[in-house]
Amino acid sequence: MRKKITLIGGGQIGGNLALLAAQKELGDILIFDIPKAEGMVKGKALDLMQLRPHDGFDSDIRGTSNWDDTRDTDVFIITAGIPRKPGMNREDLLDINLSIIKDVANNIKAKAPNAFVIVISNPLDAMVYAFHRISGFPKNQVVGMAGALDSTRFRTFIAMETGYSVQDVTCMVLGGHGDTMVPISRLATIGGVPVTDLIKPDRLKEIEDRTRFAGGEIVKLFGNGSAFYAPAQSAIEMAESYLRDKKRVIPCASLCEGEFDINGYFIGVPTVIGSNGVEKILEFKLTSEEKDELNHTLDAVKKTIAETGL
Ligand code: A3D
Repeated sequence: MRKKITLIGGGQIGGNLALLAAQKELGDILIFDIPKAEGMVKGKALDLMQLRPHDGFDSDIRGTSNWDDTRDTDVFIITAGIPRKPGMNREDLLDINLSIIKDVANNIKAKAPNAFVIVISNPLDAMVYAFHRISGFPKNQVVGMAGALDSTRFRTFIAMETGYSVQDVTCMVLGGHGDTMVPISRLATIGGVPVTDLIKPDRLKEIEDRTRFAGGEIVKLFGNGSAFYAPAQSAIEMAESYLRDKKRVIPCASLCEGEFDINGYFIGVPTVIGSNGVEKILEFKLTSEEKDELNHTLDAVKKTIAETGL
């Protein structure tokens, strides 16, 4: 039997998630949205079904606004909520998106309590925390997508700077999904060669800063809404690692219980994703400067979480 992937929110990211999940044949796909948007998700689903003869994938794709249809879901990817407009921080979305996440968490808990859940809605670290608190799901079943995207943004800018293949650029961004995120330049490599030997320190700092504000750069260009292609692909990599037990190591917002001296918070850390969901957080020794930066980003995450009242 095919796996079932349910996308909660069928907007910009949701539509692209459906396309990518179908093209990879990860399973059958259900796009869920509020009743007002039911026609939109049914239309997207039908459009995608009609793409199947070209690509030759057999995934079944449907749209719905009925929570009963989400029963037996294996993986949920949540984008329900509103995106940023120019001039907004991710934290400005807190009130509206928190009430949406509460509703979504209660419904998922009732309909598919064993599912693996990937949260994308912003402010990410607070939304994944809220989902976990409200659903009561075990920590291995809940994860936030942010570091996967922030790291690919960092990789992209390093590849653009050097002109070398993005495929050979490896790097990670840890911490919260906001302006305080922590790109770990010390461990970035191109084909195994340290990036710190290839790019001058001042220029590398500028690239780190561009990574921190990469989401805002796109929001400003769009004038309305936020990035969706790369966020969708980032979440699909995580879903695929779970569904195919690939045990990929991806920076994700995972619940830390002592790792990196962080306790009780979801924050971006290197995470192994396999058929048991979040299987392990890979700890490594940080420099004192990196530790300070991680504490700084943790403070920002704690502040937003405090505002949820959870
Ligand atoms: P958008 O295109 O507006 O889609 C959101 C969808 O959610 C809409 O179709 C809404 O109708 C739907 N929705 C609203 N309330 C509910 C509900 N209660 N149940 C189900 N669906 C609902 O936004 P988008 O797809 O561009 O972005 C979605 C979210 O992802 C936003 O909060 C963004 O800020 C966030 N985002 C996160 C990242 C990360 O890296 C973490 C990157 C980009 C965007």
